[in-house]
Amino acid sequence: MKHIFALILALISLSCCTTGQSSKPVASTQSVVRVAPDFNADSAYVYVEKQSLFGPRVPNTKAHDDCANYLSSELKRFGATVIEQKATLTNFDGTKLKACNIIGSYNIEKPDRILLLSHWDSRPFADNDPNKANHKTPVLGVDDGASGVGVLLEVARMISIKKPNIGIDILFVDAEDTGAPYFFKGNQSEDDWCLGTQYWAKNLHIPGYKARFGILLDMVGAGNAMFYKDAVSVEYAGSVTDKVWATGQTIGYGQYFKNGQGGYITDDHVYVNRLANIPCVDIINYDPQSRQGFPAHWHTLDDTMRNIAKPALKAVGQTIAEVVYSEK
Ligand code: AHN
Ligand code: ZN
Repeated sequence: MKHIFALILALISLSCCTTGQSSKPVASTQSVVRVAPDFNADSAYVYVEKQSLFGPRVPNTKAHDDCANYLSSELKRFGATVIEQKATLTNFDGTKLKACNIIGSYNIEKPDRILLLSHWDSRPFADNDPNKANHKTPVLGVDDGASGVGVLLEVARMISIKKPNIGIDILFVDAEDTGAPYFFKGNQSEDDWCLGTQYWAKNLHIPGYKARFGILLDMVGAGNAMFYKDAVSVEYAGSVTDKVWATGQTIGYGQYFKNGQGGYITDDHVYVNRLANIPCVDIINYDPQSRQGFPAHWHTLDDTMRNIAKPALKAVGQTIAEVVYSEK
């Protein structure tokens, strides 16, 4: 049974005539047929805020462990089958990080699945902050971390009310933002980032786990967010990228989902594509035309609730939901 939402946008312009001529109101009507239920951005916003209240979710801290418990219990509250994948990972400087990937699964009997993921940790260094004195202070990671997780928690709540046709796995990966800061004197590597996803891809939570495709959300909460098709998504998951972007544009979010090609972005999707062999796209606020690419609050102490805008959460969440509920 399909739940069809017909959204009628009627723009009626009434002009007041100074010439004394009477003119009829002009109405332009555009209708969009949606398959998914309504994504509630107020609810998603609360999940983002909840995470922010723990403080920086840096591995080996209490805030980090408390937030892991929160995410796990929320997924359970929304009826998911939850696995906590704990691991000790090696950081760029050789120190050990106690990390936890959290997986919430729906329709576990179905072999046809979609993977939705977001990192939930926050960066230990605000190494892009305008004030150099802050470069060793952890970021709150509200856009960079909590925003994607908040959207996916709301998708989980939607699924608890209405099951899609296929299986869904929501994966909250840890230790993404662990890359060496510029002031680290030792060797640096792309593989210093995304430690949680690398571990998951090499130690799948279910042996032989497969999904039709994956969608990664990263920094999706800013009001002026723009999502370009990054080079990794296009290379490994071109048709999925086109499908997600076309869906976003069709349901009215073309202001966020841009057709241009973005840069090559090191992010969790790289390892989902290369190590797990699951085609995976990255929805990330990155503008290849801007000077630094990432938004101004990226890896600064300004990555707080003040940048989070409900319309952006709505655009991403409704698009993901539409993709999920459209899948046969
Ligand atoms: C780098 O910063 C190298 N890549 C982007 C991955 C990232 C960091 N996403 C959020 N924070
Ligand atoms: Zn980051």
